[in-house]
Amino acid sequence: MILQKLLFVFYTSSLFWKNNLCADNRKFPSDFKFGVATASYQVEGAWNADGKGENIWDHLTHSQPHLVKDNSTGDIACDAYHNSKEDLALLEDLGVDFYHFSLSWARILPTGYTDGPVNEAGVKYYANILSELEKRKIEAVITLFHWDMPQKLQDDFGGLLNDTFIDVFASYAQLAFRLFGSRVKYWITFNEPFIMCQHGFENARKAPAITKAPGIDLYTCGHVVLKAHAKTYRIYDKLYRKTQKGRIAIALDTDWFEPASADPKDLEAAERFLQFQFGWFAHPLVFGNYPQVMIDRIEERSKKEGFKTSRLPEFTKKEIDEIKGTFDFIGLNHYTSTLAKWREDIAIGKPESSKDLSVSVSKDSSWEGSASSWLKVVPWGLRKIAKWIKDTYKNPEIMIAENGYSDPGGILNDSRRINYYREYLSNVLKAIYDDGVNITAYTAWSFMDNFEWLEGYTQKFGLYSVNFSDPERPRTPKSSVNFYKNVIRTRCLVDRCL
Ligand code: PNW
Repeated sequence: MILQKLLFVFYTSSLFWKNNLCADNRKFPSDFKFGVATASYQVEGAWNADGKGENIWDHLTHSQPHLVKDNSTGDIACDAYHNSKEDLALLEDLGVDFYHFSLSWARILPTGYTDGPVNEAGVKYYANILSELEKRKIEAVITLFHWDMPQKLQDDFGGLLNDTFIDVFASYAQLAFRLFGSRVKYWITFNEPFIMCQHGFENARKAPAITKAPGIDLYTCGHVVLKAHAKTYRIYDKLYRKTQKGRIAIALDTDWFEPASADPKDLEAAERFLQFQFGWFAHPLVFGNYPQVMIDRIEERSKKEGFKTSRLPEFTKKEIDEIKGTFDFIGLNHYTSTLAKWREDIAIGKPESSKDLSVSVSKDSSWEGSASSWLKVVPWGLRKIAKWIKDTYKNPEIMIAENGYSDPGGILNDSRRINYYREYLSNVLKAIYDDGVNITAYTAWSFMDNFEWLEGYTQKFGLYSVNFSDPERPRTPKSSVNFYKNVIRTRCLVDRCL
């Protein structure tokens, strides 16, 4: 009897051990893919080499250098433009399944327009990377637009605020499909439209840093992006999918919003933030239109402010049909979580998007920090956001297109970064196996230290460190390279998996 009891206790505790404490010893699915990411302006440098045109980041860092924390620019950055041979060798050594990078639009089309000149040197640069990746059996995940708009498009018609952008972007995308599509299986149209529109047109934290019409321009930007994305998706679908056999999507950024308390009002606040950030773009792609809570709240405030119509533009019936369903998977860029607390509606006054949302946000003081004030280490938030996306958007395939950790640099033994990756990847396993979320790929941001937008070179996300004071820009592996290499090779987070 005693023996039986003991055996039972032993058996149940081993089950507990297996299912909970040791859940990390499960292997990633055999077809799960691992990669690393960069973005053109952040790594390429060679800002005016070989016929490249000026883009809005060249323009911003040159004309308003004080906006960048260390007054730096991406003029040289990691000089990836001149170092592709070495970088390809590093990618091969890492053993990644794919390399996620973006095209510099103005390097291919200096004016931005397809009826302007095509810069052969730029085309050659990317074509070479693609054929070298192919030789090494590394797949390419290409983002068409990671924020570096050709300056001429900004000057000619206001870039993302004008419907003219839609056709101009679609023509550029079509050129990219024609030039590179036979060797690209994953296309991402836009990187993080939420950050791009909010930071570009509401709070001046990204180029073009125009803040003329808060509460208005950011929604126009989002509207234009969604239409340009849909048009591009439809073109790919109709003309290229059959022969090129690739897949196409958009990369959306979001925090997980954790209710600040069990109060139902805080639950509502957290859900509302998710809808205003992720839903702003995901809802139209999956269901055809903006989330109802955005439509209702922005319309109500706009009317009270004296606008005839909502500051959130409306889609026509035709546009809804065109946008709905334009994704083959969802790219998720996720770094951190935020606490959301109910906030009473703010008095009517000047429009502002944060007033439309009206949620108080904060970070839990127990969460470990990083070099970026917004980035706290909250690994379980990734599992929660993945499950929320599954439940809210009909279980789409999810590619984690960016996830990573920043430090101030100069740390080769980057144990905090290793810890971040291990804990976030552990939650990817839980999302896949315990919650049934269809996550098929994971991307570490970033392959190497680079130009972190208005933070300049003060926040480093790289697996490889780059010496920015050496003209050769040598790369040195941090300890996290070894960690990630092992994960990729073994498909496992611990010494041995089941
Ligand atoms: C992403 N936030 O941006 C971008 O895609 C990358 O270019 C960038 O280097 C990386 O994340 C690290 O910042 C974000 O404030 C910028 O929550 C800011 C936030 C999130 C993502």
